[in-house]
Amino acid sequence: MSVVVENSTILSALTEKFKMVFGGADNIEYFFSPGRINLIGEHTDYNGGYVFPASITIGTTGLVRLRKDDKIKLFSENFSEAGIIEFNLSESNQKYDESWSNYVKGMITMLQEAGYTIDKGFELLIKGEIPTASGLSSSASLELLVGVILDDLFDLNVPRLELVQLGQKTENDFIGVNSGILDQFAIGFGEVKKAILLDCNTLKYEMVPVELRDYDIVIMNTNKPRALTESKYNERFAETREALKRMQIKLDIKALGELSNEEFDTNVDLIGDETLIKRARHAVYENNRTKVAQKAFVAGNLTKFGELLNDSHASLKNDYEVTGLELDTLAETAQKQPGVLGARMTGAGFGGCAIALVAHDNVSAFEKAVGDEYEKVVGYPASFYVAQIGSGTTKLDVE
Ligand code: GAF
Repeated sequence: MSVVVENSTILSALTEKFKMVFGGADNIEYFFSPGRINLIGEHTDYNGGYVFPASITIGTTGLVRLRKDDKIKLFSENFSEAGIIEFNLSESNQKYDESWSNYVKGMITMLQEAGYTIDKGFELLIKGEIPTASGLSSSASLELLVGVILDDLFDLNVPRLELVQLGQKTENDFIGVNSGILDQFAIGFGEVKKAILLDCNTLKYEMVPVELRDYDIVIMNTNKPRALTESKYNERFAETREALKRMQIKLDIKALGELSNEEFDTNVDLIGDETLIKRARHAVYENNRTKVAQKAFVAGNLTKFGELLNDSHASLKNDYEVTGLELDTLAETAQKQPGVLGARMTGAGFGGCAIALVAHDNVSAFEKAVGDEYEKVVGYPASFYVAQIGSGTTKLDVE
């Protein structure tokens, strides 16, 4: 799969940079990997439930050239102060502090462990437009970017689903976050103007046209400096696993995502701990809410869809406790604005972004009102972007 693009100003500037950093402009290949929003279905993926994400046109661009030796040289426009990061192919399994190069090393290692042959080095320059810690999945964007690049450079022919799974494995086994498959799947399988309804239990999925009529999806970034997202995320993972284990004493289920709300309520006493009950209730209710929301979306009932977005946020706030002042201020202020059908946090939470479904004509006033209130309450500004649903990770055919 490749997308034909004009050699835009951005790509020309990146080509110049590549020449400066690595020398020469021959044999450069171009790739793009998006970020994602999740419309609804939060913290359901690792609980065997449904998610409903879409890839966005904001993402990570990569320029790459194969080398004849086994040196890997990396440069990020976003961390240019780090200069060129250089290592030998054989050192790819060694993690280095918090460096972004770990995502590259992780993908190389996971592909090699899966039996694919990567036997030469390369030069890679990347530029990410996804704000870091924004919850729009800059890390999965990079994982899939590297996966698709390696697939192309070394003619690996890795099935897309396997690349997605190796991206998740990089996150789980190399980086150390127990994340589910939502982000990598949305980014690997995204299509222009389509959302994906994915059953994380079976990996069956359906592409759903995004037809918002007079509405826009506005992304609202808290700009909260990096919170302890990874450790809190792993804590929620452990809590829902424990709740599941307790329910399995009586129920024959493999995941919380198999339960209806009624089945959960009837058997809730099996869990026997108030915090664990809240966590599991979110996972179960959010999963069932996602199925209803997708049906409303397909039926064009955006009003109902919006109400479910609001319910989702409330559950993430009260039961899953992953929102906090910044996300609550954005989502709850957004919900009260004229022309808004619904709003909720998106992604892991604790900071990052929220989304709102806003009537096109109200977007400017909306951004002003929510932005002012946010700054008053939180003390620094939020940022706003209107989401465009774009393609999944792809090679660019630059003309
Ligand atoms: C993060 C994770 F990476 C996803 O797998 C998902 O669990 C999400 O948080 C919450 O829905 O983005």
